[in-house]
Amino acid sequence: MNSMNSQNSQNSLRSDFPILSREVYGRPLVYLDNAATTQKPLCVLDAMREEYLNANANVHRGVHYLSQRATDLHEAARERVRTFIHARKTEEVVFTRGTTESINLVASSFVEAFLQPGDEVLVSEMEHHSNIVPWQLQAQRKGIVVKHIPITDDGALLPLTDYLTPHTKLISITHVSNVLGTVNPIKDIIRIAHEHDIPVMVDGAQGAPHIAVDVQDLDCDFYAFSGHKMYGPTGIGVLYGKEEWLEKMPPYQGGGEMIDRVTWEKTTFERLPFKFEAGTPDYIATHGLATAIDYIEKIGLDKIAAHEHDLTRYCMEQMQQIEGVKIYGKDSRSVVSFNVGSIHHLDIGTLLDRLGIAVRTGHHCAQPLMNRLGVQGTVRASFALYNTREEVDAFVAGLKRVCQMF
Ligand code: C6P
Repeated sequence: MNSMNSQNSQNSLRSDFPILSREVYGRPLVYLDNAATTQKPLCVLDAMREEYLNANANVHRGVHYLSQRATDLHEAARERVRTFIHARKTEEVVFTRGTTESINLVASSFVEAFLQPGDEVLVSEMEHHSNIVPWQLQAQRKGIVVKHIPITDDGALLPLTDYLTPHTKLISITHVSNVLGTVNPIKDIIRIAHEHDIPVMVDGAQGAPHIAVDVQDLDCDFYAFSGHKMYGPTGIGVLYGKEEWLEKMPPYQGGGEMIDRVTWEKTTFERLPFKFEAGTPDYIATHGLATAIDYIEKIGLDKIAAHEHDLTRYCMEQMQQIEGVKIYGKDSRSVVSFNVGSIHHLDIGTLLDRLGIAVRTGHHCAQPLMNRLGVQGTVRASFALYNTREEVDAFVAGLKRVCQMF
């Protein structure tokens, strides 16, 4: 039993998140939609408010005190992200709006720099739309081909080597499935891919909040994640990229911040990472993200992951009492996706909501995966550091009640 399970430490953690003590429809909120977005601790909200109150000015522009202060906080946040993911250099940490923008950046710039019509990008059947559609857009624009690695009925990837061809030029794969909870063996995938000289991009939207990431140890070429899924603010995300790739890739967007010199004849670009950060960055959010990382590391990502895994297992066990329940995915550590008999997932989600229980329903932005599973959608409960076994009990009791209505 890890220390997060003790009643006192759990209560004190929960008090960091005031929203958790609110009621909805006159019932205590049970928030189990953390894979969509997590709640924010007071320290993150306070840090952002404090910056707006006392240090707000545009970054990298002014010679004045406030601009310097905001710039220092913003660049300190980049350094904080660097140490969090163990990148070699801050130049390799690009701030974006989120995982989606990070993947679009690579899809646009990497394809432009390195791929030819007919070259293949390999994704998997369990991808979120964010790691499918950007590549499809490039397929339409540049004539590349998007292929996918199928999955087993249990939600595991089939062997990568069966799907590599002489035309595979990039693999882009999720670290953790947002539906099945599958943790993909990305280190092995990267090793095998590199043996074939193929670079690998990792969609870490559901990885970074739950698994300690060391981009140098993984040896990934790109790693993308979102702040809002790890107790940070919305609107901020990260693209890690190896310097040697980023150096050779063209800018993604043009504007202020990313230029070195502009004339009517020719524009030259800023050094990394600024070349990829056109326009005023969300410097308040980067400070919020750095504060969220401090918060996570103070508790310990390993402890958080063990706690979420415990809740996931407990939840799956308790759900076995419910007739007709079908859980998708075998080795999940933080999400439980399911259906019950022929009850529509939306009905389950809507009725649970009336009991104060927040879950996600639908296709979870993974329609090809839904097709593979042979369903229109699922109900998904997903856990974070502040959830408790009592909340799992409330969820299972609520689910039983809902099922009795049908
Ligand atoms: N998944 C979910 O409820 P953004 O929206 O850019 O922060 O993250 C996109 C994204 C990319 N990859 C994976 C694996 C994801 O899970 C997500 C976001 C949320 O599952 C919202 S659809």
